[in-house]
Amino acid sequence: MKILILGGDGYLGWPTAMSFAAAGHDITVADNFLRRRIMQQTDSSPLLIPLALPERVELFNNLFNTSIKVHIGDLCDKSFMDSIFADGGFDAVVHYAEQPSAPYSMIGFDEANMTLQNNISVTFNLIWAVKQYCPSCHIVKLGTMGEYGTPNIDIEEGYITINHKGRSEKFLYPRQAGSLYHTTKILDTDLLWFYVRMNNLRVTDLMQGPVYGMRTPEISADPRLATFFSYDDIFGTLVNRFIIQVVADIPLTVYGKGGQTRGYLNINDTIACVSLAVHNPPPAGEMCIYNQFTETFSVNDLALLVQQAGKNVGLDVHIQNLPNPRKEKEEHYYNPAHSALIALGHTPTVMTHALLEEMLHYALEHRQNICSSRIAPRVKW
Ligand code: USQ
Repeated sequence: MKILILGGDGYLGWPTAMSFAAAGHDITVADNFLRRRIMQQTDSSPLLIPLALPERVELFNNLFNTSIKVHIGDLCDKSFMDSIFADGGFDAVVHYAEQPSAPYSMIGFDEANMTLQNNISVTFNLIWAVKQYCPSCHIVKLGTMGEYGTPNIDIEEGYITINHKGRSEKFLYPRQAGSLYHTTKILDTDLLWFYVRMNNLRVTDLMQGPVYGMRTPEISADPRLATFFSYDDIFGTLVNRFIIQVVADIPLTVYGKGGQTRGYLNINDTIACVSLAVHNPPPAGEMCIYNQFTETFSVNDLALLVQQAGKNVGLDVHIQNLPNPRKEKEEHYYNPAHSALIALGHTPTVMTHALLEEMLHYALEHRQNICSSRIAPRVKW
């Protein structure tokens, strides 16, 4: 298949691009290095700074005998988006090109405004490019479980049927996010849903939970192909942060009571689910929504799991409850459905002690790069 990956320099975009290319697909990636710029502005360097995208692509193409193509530019600029589509003929486009940090989006007006403008503009320009240049192209959009928030009822996969005064209708499941970043994803969903109805686009919206991990088969083949592994308060997701905290001998940073529950998944499950989505496009005029996570855990559950994994490799791990810098429920009901991707054939990767220990060994190998001052939360809302 001919597949375009927007945000191909990112934590997930780059491993996805490599995986599709290694499987024989014709891959094009686009990026403007927004994440690298924000990391510099906020002193949020990852454990290893990945090679520049053109160098990584050249290295990968040589090692795997592939021909990934690269476009560098700002997808908020419609003429840049159009120039990629003018080459034409994409079967699918995977859209990761967004400012992905909830804390960053809550720093102040400029950061919120940039997140809003960037995320909505890229989605909007993508929709119009598909409409104008290849209306049958399948848009696979990375959404987030955080769009739903933590309601006191079961979370369905995207839609809910409401019976009201004797009549019935199917709607998008209610959304109520906990950060401006997550709210931009709701706006994306609404835009896509509108144009699916008006213009018969075909869209899959993947409602993804927090991702952990840093190794994929291609990265294991050559460490120079590494992706971002962030552990700071802006870009680091919970499990990745905990792993580094163990190695840096910093007590695990549980925010508030630690009952906050989310659906987590391994980086290899992201790639597998995106691949399943790409290979199973909906008919024109339909938007499939899948809840993309493997297991639900509270922050306290994860702290205990990581503590045990630390003990298993001979490290003493302490847990600390910090005042919660976020406005979120710390004890709540959480029961999201997640059967659609399994029904498509997904075999999930479970978070075992062995898997966490492998992550700890990776972090230990690079412990000299850890900067402890990047761990405490700096953004409060
Ligand atoms: N948390 C802690 N301690 C920490 C860091 C986080 O207790 O040191 C808590 C947070 O308060 C939250 C939970 O852990 O309750 C998850 O936080 P996170 O930073 O791992 O995830 P989040 O900010 O929600 O965002 C991440 C990605 C985002 C993606 C989202 C999926 O950065 O791009 O959309 O996970 S989800 O959370 O399901 O919306």
